[in-house]
Amino acid sequence: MKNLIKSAAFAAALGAGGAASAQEDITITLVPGLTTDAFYITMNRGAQAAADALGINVDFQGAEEFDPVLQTPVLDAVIARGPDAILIAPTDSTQMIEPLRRASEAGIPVITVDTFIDDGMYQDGAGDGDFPLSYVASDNVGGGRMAARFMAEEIGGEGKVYVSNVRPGISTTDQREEGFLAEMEENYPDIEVLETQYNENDASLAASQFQAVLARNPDIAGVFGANLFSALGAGNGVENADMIDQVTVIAFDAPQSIVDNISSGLVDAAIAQHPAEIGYFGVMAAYAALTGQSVPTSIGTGFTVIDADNVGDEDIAKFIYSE
Ligand code: T6T
Repeated sequence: MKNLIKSAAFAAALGAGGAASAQEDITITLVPGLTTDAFYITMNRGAQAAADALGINVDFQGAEEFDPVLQTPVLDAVIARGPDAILIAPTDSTQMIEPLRRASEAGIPVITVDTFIDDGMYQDGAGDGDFPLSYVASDNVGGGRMAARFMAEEIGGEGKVYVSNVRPGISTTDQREEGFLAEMEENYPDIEVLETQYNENDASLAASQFQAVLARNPDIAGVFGANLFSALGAGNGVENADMIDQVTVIAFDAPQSIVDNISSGLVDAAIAQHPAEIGYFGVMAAYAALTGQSVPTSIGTGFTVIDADNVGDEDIAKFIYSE
């Protein structure tokens, strides 16, 4: 209901004061998974670029850790301020459904970016978390499959590997693991995938978990770090164990630290998401909804693979995340 009222107010403002003044009144809040992660900082850069292009406001409000218990009060405070729309990376696909329903019930359109709630298929009449208008993100199953193919190639199609992951319940990292395991199972019978190690988004824990896996499996051949902190930590673990030449590291995400690890030979390949693109198209989708346009229920964004062959190329620099 509030959507309609807001749209009506928007139309009235357009009639009265012209497009610019009405647009300046639009505020969209972007709630990241956590504020200090280069991935979400880069997403905000893209969101601000779209806001500048449209002459609207986007603010960035989040918690300091990737945790639904911390994200929920931030979201409640955002809802209380009543932005015109919310773009959010929900930190748990189940636990964030009810908090987000409060936004929707307050009449604030919700679009999820990066991660999804429920099954990620919105506006199809099925599931508890069907109300967001759109999901703007990388193809995370496909990205996990890509990681498996790069891993398989690097280790010559055989050996033991494992996934360093955050925690179950996060749509993105769950799907990356799912894609990685499916690709290995379907196409690489001589690769043994060991039990996933969950690190709670803590790179130090991911590094010590590598040491523990190595102690049990001295012939470990590779590790897939399913997000920035997992990949950074796994790489540090490999470096601390002095196993750079023996162990392949495939990273998801591309902050400068991981790119430096590619240059030094510690990380073999990074699958860079395009977070600025997610932010840009997230804002565009919200603006479309607020101005009466229909919006695709899902918008897919791209990847760029960075490895030793292209890490120094000029046109790769724009895919390195901002810090
Ligand atoms: O990999 C990204 C994001 O896609 C994921 O949902 C959570 O972790 C990151 O933010 C990287 O730290």
